Amino acid sequence: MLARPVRVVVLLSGRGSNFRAIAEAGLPIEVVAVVSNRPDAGGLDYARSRGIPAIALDHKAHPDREAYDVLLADEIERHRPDLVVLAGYMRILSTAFIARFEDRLLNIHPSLLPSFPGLRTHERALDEGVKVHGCTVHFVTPQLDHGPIVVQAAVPVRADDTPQTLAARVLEQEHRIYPLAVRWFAEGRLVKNHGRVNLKDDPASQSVLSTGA
Ligand code: NHR
Ligand code: GAR
Repeated sequence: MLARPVRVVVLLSGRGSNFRAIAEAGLPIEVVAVVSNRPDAGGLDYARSRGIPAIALDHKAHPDREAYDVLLADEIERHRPDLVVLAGYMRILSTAFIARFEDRLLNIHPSLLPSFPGLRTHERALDEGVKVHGCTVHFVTPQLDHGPIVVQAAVPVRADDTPQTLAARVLEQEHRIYPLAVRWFAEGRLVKNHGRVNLKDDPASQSVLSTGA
């Protein structure tokens, strides 16, 4: 019997290159809607070009954060997602929002968590003089950037890096690990156990990815 495609709703705020990487990876999923808090997000244009419903829900029109998140959650639920993917979504989500999508909400964060949660991660990594940086896909919990880790990728930091050159090196890895994590979710291979994520049937230990220099 053929399984039905996993229904995915993508939330984003910007250009949407991670959304694009997921949409073009040939995964057993259907992106059923893309929602942005910024009406001018490039990711919405890409969704339209693919015939995917593209919805702008401008947070500036809704000053009350909790109320905005209720509207946002209602809109997402209309599309009956199996999985909700944050792909460069730049607003902290309320606990009530997260409760509605518990265990089916993933984020990609541009650092090796638990280092550098929050914003401006590449600049902060350079300020600290770290030699290795990277990105993390994790399940979202109310505590910002602290949910169970699914997969990480590391990149070297070079002496002449700027936040921009480092961000570009990390972004290449984001485009590799986010589709991988979504594939694993879609295949039902992510098993949570005491706040950790185990990958079913993973002899090669793919959830520890190295990238070389
Ligand atoms: N919400 C919760 N509750 N938990 C997480 O782990 C979340 C989340 C919402 C978004 C993505 C995240 C990241 O990967 C994410 C993870 C925005 C901010 C932020 O401070 C921080 C982290 C993340 C996203 N946003 C400002 C705010 O006041 C607004 C900044 C802006 O608009 O440019 O929401 O890094
Ligand atoms: C990505 O680097 C993502 O990790 C980061 O924003 C970029 C979005 O790029 N996310 C955050 O910083 C979340 N706070 P994209 O729109 O091209 O996918």
